[in-house]
Amino acid sequence: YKSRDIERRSLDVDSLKRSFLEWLVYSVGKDARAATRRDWFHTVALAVRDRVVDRWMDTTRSYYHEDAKRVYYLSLEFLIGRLLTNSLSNLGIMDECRQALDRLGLSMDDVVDSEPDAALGNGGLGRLAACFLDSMASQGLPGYGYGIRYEFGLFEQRFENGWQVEHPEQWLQFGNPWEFARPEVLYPVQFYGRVEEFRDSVGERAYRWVDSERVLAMAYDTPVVGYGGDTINTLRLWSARATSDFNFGHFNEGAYMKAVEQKILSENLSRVLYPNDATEIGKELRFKQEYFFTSASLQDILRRYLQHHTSFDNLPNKAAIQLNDTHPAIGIAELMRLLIDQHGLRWEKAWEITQATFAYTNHTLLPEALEAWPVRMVERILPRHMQIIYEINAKFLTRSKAKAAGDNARLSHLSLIDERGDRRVRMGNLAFLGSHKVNGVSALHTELMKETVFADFHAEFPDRITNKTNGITPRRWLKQANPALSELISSRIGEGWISDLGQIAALKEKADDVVFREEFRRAKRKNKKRLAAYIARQTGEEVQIDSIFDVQVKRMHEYKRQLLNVLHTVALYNEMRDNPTVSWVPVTKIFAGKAAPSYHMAKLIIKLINDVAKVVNHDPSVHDNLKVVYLPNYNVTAAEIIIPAADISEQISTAGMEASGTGNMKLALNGALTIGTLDGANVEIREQVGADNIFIFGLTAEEVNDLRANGGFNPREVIASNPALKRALDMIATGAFSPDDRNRYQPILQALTDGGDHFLVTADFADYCRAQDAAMQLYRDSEEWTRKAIINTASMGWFSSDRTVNEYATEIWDVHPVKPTHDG
Ligand code: DL6
Repeated sequence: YKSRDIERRSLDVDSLKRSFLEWLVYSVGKDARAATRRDWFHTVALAVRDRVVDRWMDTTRSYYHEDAKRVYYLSLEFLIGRLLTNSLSNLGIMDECRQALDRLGLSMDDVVDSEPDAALGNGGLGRLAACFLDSMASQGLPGYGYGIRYEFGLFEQRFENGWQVEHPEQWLQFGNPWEFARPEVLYPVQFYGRVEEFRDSVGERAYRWVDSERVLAMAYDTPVVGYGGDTINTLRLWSARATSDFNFGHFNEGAYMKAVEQKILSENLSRVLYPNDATEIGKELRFKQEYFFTSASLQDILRRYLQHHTSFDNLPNKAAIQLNDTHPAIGIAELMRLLIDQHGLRWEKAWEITQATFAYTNHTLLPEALEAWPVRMVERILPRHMQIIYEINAKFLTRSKAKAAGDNARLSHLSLIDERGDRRVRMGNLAFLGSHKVNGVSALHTELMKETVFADFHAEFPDRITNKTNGITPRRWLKQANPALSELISSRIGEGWISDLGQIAALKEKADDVVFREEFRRAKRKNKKRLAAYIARQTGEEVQIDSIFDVQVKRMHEYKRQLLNVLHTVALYNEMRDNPTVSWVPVTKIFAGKAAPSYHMAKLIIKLINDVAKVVNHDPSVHDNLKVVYLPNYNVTAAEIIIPAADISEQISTAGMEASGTGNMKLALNGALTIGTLDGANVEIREQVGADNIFIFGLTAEEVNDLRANGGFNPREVIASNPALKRALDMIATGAFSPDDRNRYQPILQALTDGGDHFLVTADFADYCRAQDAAMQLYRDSEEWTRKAIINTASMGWFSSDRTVNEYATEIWDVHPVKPTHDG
């Protein structure tokens, strides 16, 4: 057994190869002749997982022995993508694995491509959580992710006749080799019922929640491999299980079907991820999902804490709980309930502990995404929590400065209950009040939080709001996704940048080195070839490698303004047709991104892009100088192919509306030049790269605000004064791209005209075209372009999620790295 034990940990090519053969036979149950690519993926994943387990246990043990303060990142979404390359790369055995597979006559790419993409999130918020997990583990920080193990991740997007059609995404269909089921880690989560008042042992008024329905939360653990493989943290995802009462309670002839039905209903809690990146207001199942995973996570956190402690006084010194948006904000009432009802603490003590333990990150100012649950629903589903929320509110409002000043308007803004219309619980206010720190995700966003949604809270608690500009992990987004560029970088400045991205600044001086520029271009070209092949496979479209790869990849949303990009595309198409003798720089417009299934306008814009693509791509008069492609099913895996190949990064949201953006950072890190508004983290990207190395256009957040405050503007006038815009809109209106249905795009034209153009597409159009022209002119000078691209890559050090997580660790969580002892 000893030797087998050692073999399982060995990282050399021979041991890997032997492990693969052993796993294939004894765990996957196939022989090499019958094994499919998927079998080989499972085999390799299991063998790699072996190399992780001992270190994982060492890490967990070290945290336990040191009774280290842990940070718990509670997130309804973790957009992790594939894990095989990530694990191999972080363990430093990519080459060894490739060679071992080679000796078995297998291609590493085939094996890697057989892994499903774990899409347990919608977009930026979920991917940020995944980058933070990587950064915490890579820096030895005791960090745990807590979320839901959705059976169905984000839907698969396909196009039928250019329309988005959603299909279920079944990532677990063939099993998940990375996870460990923990059937013994099981917590009851209650719903419904009523609250009973009674007198406790010292005669004080107390409450208990009775007659409730129960669902069990069962843990599945996935190891999170830090860079270098020293620290392996845990992502614990909860799966819903019916209680045995459900299964057997009504076990007689008539009730059998009902019992099974009940089981299915309770297990629906972890069935599917809500496919909207703004909140699903009013959806009862969504609210229950939020409570389900939050309650299970808090019970687990308290259980872990109580292994070392007998009183809760020290909880804030041992646990920091970060709320990723308001989705887990009900946790504030839940911790109060657990401390008071289950552990007998007094209110004031419980509140002090709760506030000191929680911190909250806000990710959006969009009003439709600010969660507010109907009081009647909360009362029905979580009666005890509603009571607690009322009490928190009453105590707070009594003491608030606004009350002292007799300012009723401010008091009503501060209230946890929105009293207008049907009464609602404002989850943002609850999260703010129950946390010691509240952060925004870029400098601009944080300032806007102080001025808008949280202005009144900011006046009450001027020290609570803090900024933590987002970041991205350089391991996945440069080292893994872009081997060509990362090898070039390492060959010049060493490998230090992988764990300390600040070091990449050493590349700045290489921008003036003609040989380096040539090599940088070669790497980009290689990535563009890879993307061109992917585009051909996915869409059947052939694109020119030498064209500008102009990329807009993100969720479909009106505020992100894919519409502005497609209007520019139509204008450019017209210019090319009008001026066939000009030697145009060829452009490939690349779009990708999913729309929420119920977001009709976003789906219509997808259809418009596909319709424009159909016309433009088949028009011989543009001589292939313009191509438009919409890549289906954008996910982390697709992003890893698209982003390294981009020349231009489109970050064109209406200023003031994109909280941060992180795609903007990934693209710039991979040497794309940004065309963007002064929105979200674009502002900080400009500071880092310098105004000469980015194309900024459009209204600022302040100008947008002023414009709207002064009654908006007249889009019809703007359109009338801009012939290119007018022509593009007229073409869309008269069916030039939709001859089968000339009225198809009326809703878009209506929104841009009589609708008042809320997202200021027409207002920013002229300046956007100017920025696009400037970019196209610059691209003609390939040396200058490359110089700026290198400066972009070299200036991204600050956008590492290692920096972001470190700021959280020191300024919010007060957690410190722990070095695991590996004595095996
Ligand atoms: O903070 C991560 C990410 C930001 O980069 C995006 O700008 C922002 O839109 C996104 N927010 C959401 C909103 N979800 N909710 N609630 O996904 O967060």
